[in-house]
Amino acid sequence: MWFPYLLLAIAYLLGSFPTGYLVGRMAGIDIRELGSGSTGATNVWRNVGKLAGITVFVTDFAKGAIAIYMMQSANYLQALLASTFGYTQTTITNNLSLFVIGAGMLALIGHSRPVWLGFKGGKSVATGVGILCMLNWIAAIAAFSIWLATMAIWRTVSISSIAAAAAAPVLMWTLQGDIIYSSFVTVGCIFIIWLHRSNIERILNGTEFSFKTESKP
Ligand code: NKO
Repeated sequence: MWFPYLLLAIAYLLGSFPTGYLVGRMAGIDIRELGSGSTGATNVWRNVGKLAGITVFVTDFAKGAIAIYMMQSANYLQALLASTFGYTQTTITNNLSLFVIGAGMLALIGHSRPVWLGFKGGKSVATGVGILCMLNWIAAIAAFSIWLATMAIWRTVSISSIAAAAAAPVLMWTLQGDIIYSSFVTVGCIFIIWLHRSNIERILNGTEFSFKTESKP
């Protein structure tokens, strides 16, 4: 039963792929030295531009979605590998959902703590929505709607991300209800909010970057 463990390692590697850093490098900057210092879509949008920010969002979203999809398809992938190399596979049965949430958590950790960048990455919001989308797309759309609505009011990405991350567990527990997946989304969202602690400090000081005032973080 080594196969799902290999997929767990791949989930971390996927999450740690440093999209924001690489897009920044292509624009000739080190994104970690500008704005909030995060390698996320927002900081790239702020310091490189709209298209670069959208590219980072889409790629980081895909990292989360693929990590989950890959583990959900573990038995299929394993069968494919087994038939190619001619060995006997052990089917992953009742604990597959634990591997799925493991892959999700490792993708989140990989994104915010990438080994390639001295463990300093992004805030796992885009990767988190990618994951949520694969677990329950209705909850993901509802969380995204909350993100948009709060963005329309305050025009501050961190406030919207924190609000959406606070709502996502409630949405999962009510719309989906599966104990394993809902517990994971709860833990994942607490992790995402914890990653925003410097933003929370700036929100309280009144110095957080807002797309309304163009104030610097
Ligand atoms: O640079 O510290 P910064 O101001 O960049 O960045 C703060 C920001 C970091 O996040 C990002 C990603 C931007 C994503 C935009 C669209 C997100 C829509 C969705 C929300 C739902 C989140 C729920 C997570 C569930 C696991 O915050």
